[in-house]
Amino acid sequence: MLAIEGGAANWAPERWKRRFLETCSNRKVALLPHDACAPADVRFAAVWKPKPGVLAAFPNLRAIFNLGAGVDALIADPTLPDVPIVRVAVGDLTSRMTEYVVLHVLLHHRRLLELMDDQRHRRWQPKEQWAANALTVGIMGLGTLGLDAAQVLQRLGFNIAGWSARPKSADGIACFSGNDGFEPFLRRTDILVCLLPLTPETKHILNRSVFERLNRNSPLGAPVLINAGRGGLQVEADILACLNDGTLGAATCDVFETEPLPANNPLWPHPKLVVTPHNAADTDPDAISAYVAQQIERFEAGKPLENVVDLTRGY
Ligand code: NDP
Ligand code: OXD
Repeated sequence: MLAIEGGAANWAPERWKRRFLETCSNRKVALLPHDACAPADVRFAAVWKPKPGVLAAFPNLRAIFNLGAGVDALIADPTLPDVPIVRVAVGDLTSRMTEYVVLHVLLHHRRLLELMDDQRHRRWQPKEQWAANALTVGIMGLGTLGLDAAQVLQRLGFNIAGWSARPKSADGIACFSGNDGFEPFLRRTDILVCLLPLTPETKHILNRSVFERLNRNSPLGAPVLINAGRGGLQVEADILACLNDGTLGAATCDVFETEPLPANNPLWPHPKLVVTPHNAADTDPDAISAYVAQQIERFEAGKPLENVVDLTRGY
């Protein structure tokens, strides 16, 4: 049996159940907490931010499928059973994130915030525009999502730098890694895109000291931040202060320390900040249920599961 459970704001339980019934047609599917299910029958669980303790109730669980790329919420459950955890790494989610990153890089590069303000005030004021190759986009996290966004931005003409935990190489991308690579990576970056997972090492990594080390000698005038990783990666008070004092020229945030972002949070109305409600890259039930079904088939055929989370690294 496959048990499914989710708790996120835009979780559409019935749609997920319908899709899992289609893709895992030879298997019973139970949508928790509504459907009756004998805990001992559950071999697989597909979950998104499940309630802590829920998975510990299944004594015969063989694998957990996290219905998203980020596993920080899931692995924070101290009662999690000791079985492999598979995260999402599929083209559908990757393309959605790449669209988001490209959209916001271009928005800042083409000065859309200023142009929209001009439109609101009926001002016809052409802005100086520069070529994409006048800017370096620095991507923190050169994994499944970061690498794809990097390659598409590269095709648009931007210079690309990437930063990862372990050394990497990718055609035409200046790759940096670890603590030693962080400084040279920041120094050359004009638009900082964060696609890191949230782990003890990366918590609050987006802070004033990092923003101050970004390049200030580009046509943008001041560096730009785009964070679509997790809210816990950023220090929001620093983002606000740095936008106000010009350390950052502008920013886009899809994720926040508290979600939903409280109505009285001063980030909401900030004219230099684009706020989106953690939906840079939604997980699509059609694409993801097919991926989970394929992984279960691999497992049942004795093949290794793919994209298994390394719990020592936390992603
Ligand atoms: P991956 O695991 O494929 O990539 C993570 C990357 O981060 C890797 O390159 C890894 O380095 C790097 N990294 C991790 N820790 C460190 C560190 N301490 N220092 C430097 N680099 C580090 O993840 P994905 O690309 O699939 O997803 C990234 C994140 O995006 C998710 O964890 C999630 O939080 C977020 N996300 C947000 C969504 C949204 O809608 N806003 C949607 C989907 C995901 P290395 O390659 O060396 O291991
Ligand atoms: C994810 C997310 O990790 O939606 O997939 O944030």
